[in-house]
Amino acid sequence: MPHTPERPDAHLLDEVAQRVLWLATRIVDAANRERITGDGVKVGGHQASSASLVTTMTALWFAHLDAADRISVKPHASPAFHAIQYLLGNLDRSYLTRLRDFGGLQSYPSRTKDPDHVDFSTGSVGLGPAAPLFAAVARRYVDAHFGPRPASRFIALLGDAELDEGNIWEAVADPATQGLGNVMWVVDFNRQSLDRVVPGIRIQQWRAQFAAAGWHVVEVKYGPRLHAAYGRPGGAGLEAWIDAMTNERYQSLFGMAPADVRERFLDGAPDDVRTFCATLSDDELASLVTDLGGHDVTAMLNAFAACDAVTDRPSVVFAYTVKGWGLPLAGNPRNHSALLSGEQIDALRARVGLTADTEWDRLDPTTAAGQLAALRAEHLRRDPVQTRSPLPVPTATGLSSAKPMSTQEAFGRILVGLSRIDGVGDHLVTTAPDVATSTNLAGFINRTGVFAPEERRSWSPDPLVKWSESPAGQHIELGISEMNLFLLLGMLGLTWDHSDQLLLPVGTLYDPFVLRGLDAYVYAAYSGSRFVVAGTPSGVTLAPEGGAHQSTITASVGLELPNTTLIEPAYAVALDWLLCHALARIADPGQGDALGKTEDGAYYFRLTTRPLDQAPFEEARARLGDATLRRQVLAGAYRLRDAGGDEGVPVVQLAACGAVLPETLAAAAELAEEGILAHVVDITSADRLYAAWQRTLRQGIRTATTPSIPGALRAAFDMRAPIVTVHDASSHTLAWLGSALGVPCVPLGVDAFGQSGAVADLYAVNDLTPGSIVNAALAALALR
Ligand SMILES: Cc1ncc(C[n+]2csc(CCOP(=O)(O)OP(=O)(O)O)c2C)c(N)n1
Ligand SMILES: [Mg+2]
Repeated sequence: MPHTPERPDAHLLDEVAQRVLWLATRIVDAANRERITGDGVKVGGHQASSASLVTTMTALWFAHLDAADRISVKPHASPAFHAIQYLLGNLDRSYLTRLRDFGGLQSYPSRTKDPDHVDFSTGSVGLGPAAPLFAAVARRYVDAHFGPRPASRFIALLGDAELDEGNIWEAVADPATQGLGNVMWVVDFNRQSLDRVVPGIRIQQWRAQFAAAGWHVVEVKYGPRLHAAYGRPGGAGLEAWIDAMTNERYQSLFGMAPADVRERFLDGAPDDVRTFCATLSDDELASLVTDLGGHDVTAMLNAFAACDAVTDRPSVVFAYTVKGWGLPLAGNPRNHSALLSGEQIDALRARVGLTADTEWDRLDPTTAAGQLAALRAEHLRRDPVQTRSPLPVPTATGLSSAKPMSTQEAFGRILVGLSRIDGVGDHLVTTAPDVATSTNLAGFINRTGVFAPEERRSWSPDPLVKWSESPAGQHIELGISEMNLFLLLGMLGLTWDHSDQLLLPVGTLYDPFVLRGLDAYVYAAYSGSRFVVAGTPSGVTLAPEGGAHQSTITASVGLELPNTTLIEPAYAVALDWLLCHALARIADPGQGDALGKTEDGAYYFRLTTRPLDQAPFEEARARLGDATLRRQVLAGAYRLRDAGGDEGVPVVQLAACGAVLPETLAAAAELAEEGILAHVVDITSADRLYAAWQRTLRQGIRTATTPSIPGALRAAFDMRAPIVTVHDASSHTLAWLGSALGVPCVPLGVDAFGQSGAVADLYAVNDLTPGSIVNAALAALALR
């Protein structure tokens, strides 16, 4: 399929653009003026932001895009996006009056909730534009490993104020995003943000920043009339005068009466500009000086073609536009959330030649515009995403260790084990923001190599890590940007949609820095992406490293974040089962769930470098058997130490997660000496337990019945006895267990910033020592 189909006539595209402008405006209007919600909360929507991109979007969908292209649309242009989908026949008419309605069109494009196909969710500004850049990184990887897909262009339409977000520049600067000639960003350069006209003139800075990062920069600044004026005698002075004008002053011309425009425009102007403008009427002058290129379809299509011609680096187009183009609120500094009045809507409807009866119609199929829509709909039609057979991910790699082992070490070994398995190893792709070796990916990298679009010579061979870079490598190394890590993981986890290829993505980073990339993590989860991320090492157990590297609230984040499952095992074999299970879920999203619940999304493993004696796990294994133990480990908890049960002896349940199991076991032994039975439960996934509890609670609430205690909890805590929870994370992550089981609960954890020291020091200061756990158990018993 050719990249540039025969270009439709500009007048025809202008006609279509008017209809897009009308529908986008009216979609927001109907939501606000016609919907009765009765809740007093304004519905909202963005007519001006949509109008600003109407020309660009019409040019793209009606004259430029191919079916294989993938595009991210600025959040506030969602009405224009849905208007276009409707005109192309991809959206039912009933949705046009359902913007921001429950089950209707989402306020901002959503992959998972919109009724028409959205390639990239947007909403949190800055992330939407970065997504297709990283999707192109993922495509480059897929093409190199699984053969070239039909060529796609990865496009982002972004607001100019989105360039204020730091993640934009982290994405642009990362070595992993260099050289992607199939990427084009179109900046809707309307010089307005939400609150104001952006002060000064920022274009030189933006241009230089993109160019310095190796991007191809295109400006579509002036419309055809201004271009013609610049070519006339005296026109050069006019161009210099407009170029030097600040945004605030230029923007102020839009809302003015033509006579006032002359006065404002010429205030302080040199003589040649005055002379030039003297030949124009007030109306001509006002319309001339606000004639911008971003509303010239021909100029925009030429810019897209110029970007296609540059194939060795990403392109950015600065399209100079008018926020509110073609609407009475054009250029008004306060127009971001402004809505047209009923009279203004009536006037617009009449201007585009529609009536109350025809206002929601599609383009008349008997007209040239209607025929263009039909042709483009056919041209853009995509095959549905294929369902494919699951990858043969095993239930375990068979890892075992007689020696003490940390979960971080086990993680590295399991990945090496998986890399050896046919049909699995080749689908694994790892990524890290400059911490691959310190998070134990070295073994995997030694087997698979590092990905680079071209073979790179290694200048300093390392005996420990074989850092050979080539298109065959399966590790994508990033600069130190946790935002980029989660953006890339998010896109690697969506290659089944964007690039017709399922991958098994695994990312690693130091656990505290999950928070540094959290916005992109939330974005990935919101977008429905599936991947594994290991936060390692975590907690104050990273003792000598000190407070800046010790994570405390990440476990809560993992538990609370939707579409993400927090997993924090203590023992190597448990991790083996859990990691294989997670990858199997990613490899077969449709698979029936052994746990009886649907749990799609990311798997967040919170790991540690503390070597733990594996013997207690082997004892539990001998007691429970592999099948039962594995089922309970996957479900979130199992009884690690069974204290037996003597009638009349006080019983306490010590529920611990991760690195603190040795202290918990020691506390149980001390309690036994004091005549108290202490069972020890290893919480492998607080998240799965919590989710199971919530499900039974909600079931009870919705059916007005007494909620039961979920099976996963009952299996691990088979009695009503007080609980102490122990976690190298904030104490509240597990504190809910008391409520869930209806027993007193004393939660121990880390509720202050850490500091340097030995593990024993840090555990002492945070009450995670055996002595503290014993005292907490006594307190829990006293609270009965
Ligand atoms: C991360 C984030 N911060 C703040 C907002 C609120 N917000 C929405 S739009 C906007 C201004 C956007 O300006 P620009 O990108 O220039 O878009 P346009 O002018 O085209 O509306 C802001 C601050 C947001 N959506 N996301
Ligand atoms: Mg703007």
